[in-house]
Amino acid sequence: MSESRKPHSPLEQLTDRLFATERKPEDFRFDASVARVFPDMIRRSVPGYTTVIPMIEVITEQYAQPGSHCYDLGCSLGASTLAMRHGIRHTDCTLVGVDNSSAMIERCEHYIALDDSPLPVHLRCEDILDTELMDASVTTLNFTLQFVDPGKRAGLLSRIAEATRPGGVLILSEKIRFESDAEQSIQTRLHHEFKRANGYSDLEISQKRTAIEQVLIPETLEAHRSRLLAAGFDQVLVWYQCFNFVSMLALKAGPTD
Ligand code: GEK
Repeated sequence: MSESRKPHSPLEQLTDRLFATERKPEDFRFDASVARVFPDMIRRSVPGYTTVIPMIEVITEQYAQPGSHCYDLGCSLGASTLAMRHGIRHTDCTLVGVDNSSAMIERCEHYIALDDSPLPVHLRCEDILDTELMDASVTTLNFTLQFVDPGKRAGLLSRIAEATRPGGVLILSEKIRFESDAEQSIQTRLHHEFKRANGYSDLEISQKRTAIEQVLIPETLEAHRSRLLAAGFDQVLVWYQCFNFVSMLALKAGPTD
């Protein structure tokens, strides 16, 4: 594909070679060079990503309520936003996508415009810690909370729980770490094997690991579960796991529960 042409779908691929040659260590940022190759990067780096995205559509279809707000927090190029858009069956829902990377939001606008669903998408380039949340039925944090300052995660989750209607949900996908060192080492090795199987070299894997170490802070499943309950959700379940990547559903009890 010519570099000057923008791809027509978030699933269309420009190959990620960002860490293929030796580079000076610096923290990973969601800048223009990352946004350009992002669909390829996330598909080849996050085990289960290509399963989680279509399931967000299925979950959204089950839980989106008429007249409510649906939020995709950390929407990147809009893969999860588009899944939500296609899952929402109510024309009076308000769908909001938020990301603080202008490079991501600019490309996301392009993909939303190419998509054929008539439901409007309101894109905001801002920090999700500042996003006003109200009257929500489905909120998605698809591999985003892991990038938020750990000290600010509880406050954000409490605001989401407070804004969520009875019967509404939060879809929370995260890279996790394990209590047991033995399990941590097995799951990490399997994740790296997944990346190798997807064509990443040892140099790419180790340079990316160094770049992301201070930026992506994983927590244990138990830490997520207890914080979601403390935030005001009534039930937390894991609906997907592949190695050290999980997706949870945090539910607010409905009027008949
Ligand atoms: C997908 N959900 O394709 N405020 C706003 N955006 C943020 C913040 C913040 N504080 N921190 C990080 N981001 C997407 C994938 S990627 C996951 C999400 C990954 C944004 C950041 O700019 C990036 O676009 C996104 O969260 C995380 O389903 O790269 O592993």
